[in-house]
Amino acid sequence: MALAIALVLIAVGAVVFHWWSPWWLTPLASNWGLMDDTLMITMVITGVVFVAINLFIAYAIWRYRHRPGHRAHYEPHNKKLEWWLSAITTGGVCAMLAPGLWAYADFISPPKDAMLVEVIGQQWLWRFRLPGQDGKLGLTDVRFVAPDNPFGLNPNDPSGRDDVLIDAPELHLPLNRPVKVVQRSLDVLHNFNVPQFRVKLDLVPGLVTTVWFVPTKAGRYDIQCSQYCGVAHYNMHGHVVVEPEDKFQAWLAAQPTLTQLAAKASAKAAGNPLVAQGRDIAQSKGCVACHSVDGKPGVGPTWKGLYGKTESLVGGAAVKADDAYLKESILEPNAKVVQGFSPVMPPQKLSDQEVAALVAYIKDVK
Ligand SMILES: [Cu+2]
Repeated sequence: MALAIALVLIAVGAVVFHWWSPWWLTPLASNWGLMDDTLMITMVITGVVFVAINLFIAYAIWRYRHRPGHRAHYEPHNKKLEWWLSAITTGGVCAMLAPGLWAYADFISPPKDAMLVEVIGQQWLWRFRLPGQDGKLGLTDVRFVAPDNPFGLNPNDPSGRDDVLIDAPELHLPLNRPVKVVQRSLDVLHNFNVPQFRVKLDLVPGLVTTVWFVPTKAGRYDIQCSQYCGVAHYNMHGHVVVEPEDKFQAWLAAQPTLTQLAAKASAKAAGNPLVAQGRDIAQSKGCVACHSVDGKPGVGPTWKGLYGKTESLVGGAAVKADDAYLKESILEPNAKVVQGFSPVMPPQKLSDQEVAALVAYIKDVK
């Protein structure tokens, strides 16, 4: 009998908790109310079944409890009951899955007039690309990915020259305009997820995945990677800023195109080519995802003011951060681990010249 009471309490408690729980969906900021509807259908069906089964078991425990003089009778099959249960289960499963098929078909079929944005994922940062005047994105290929070409743009494709390249994890979008997002990954699986938009789709290496939405509320929203993609996965953040059309156009006009970036890079290289190369490597290899250059804490020690500093190591020893130590820490990261950090950095395959460039850049971060 205690078991029957416990089951009733669990069923009632689950319903009460559902209504009083503080954990609800974030307020919707896109056109995808359909996602909330499909979620609610699943919630209601599984909720009703959960409560019904628990109450039925509680009833059966009480109704068929042991009583002197009563004997159970043997009934191995009940065709009619089995048909009913099969039919109800099939109906319930179809009602949960079918709406998702329609929602997904719509979710990956952008309208013709949608503006185009490319999202690029890499361990552990986000980049974005928007088409320039010609409305087209230039061709890309992983073959072209290099420290000075982190987007992998095809240098022979003229339609890429006016592409707007955003080498930072913040994307701006205009309010109430449909956006078609095409997604690429440079290494492993990632997932572009903005909870307020109800948008969540994998970036698959070797594929371009497509998703669309209309931002309907101005604001600044978190982008999170929702596919476990390595040790600094939790740190793979970005932002989407949704703003009125005029503000968006002003932001867009201030972003560099490929041609402008190339001119800037050659000017920088003329100053100190080794430091410029090191900065490119730090960006393209994703070093900056874990090592900040402004003193902020990260997965690894910050590079700001690192050169020449004495670091305390795990195990009690100390080491001066000179050229030899930096070189060793790049090639064999876990040989000397700094106190307060975990030995999680993968060894880097870089040539002697590239290591020298990276060390020159680290020295330059003051
Ligand atoms: Cu990721």
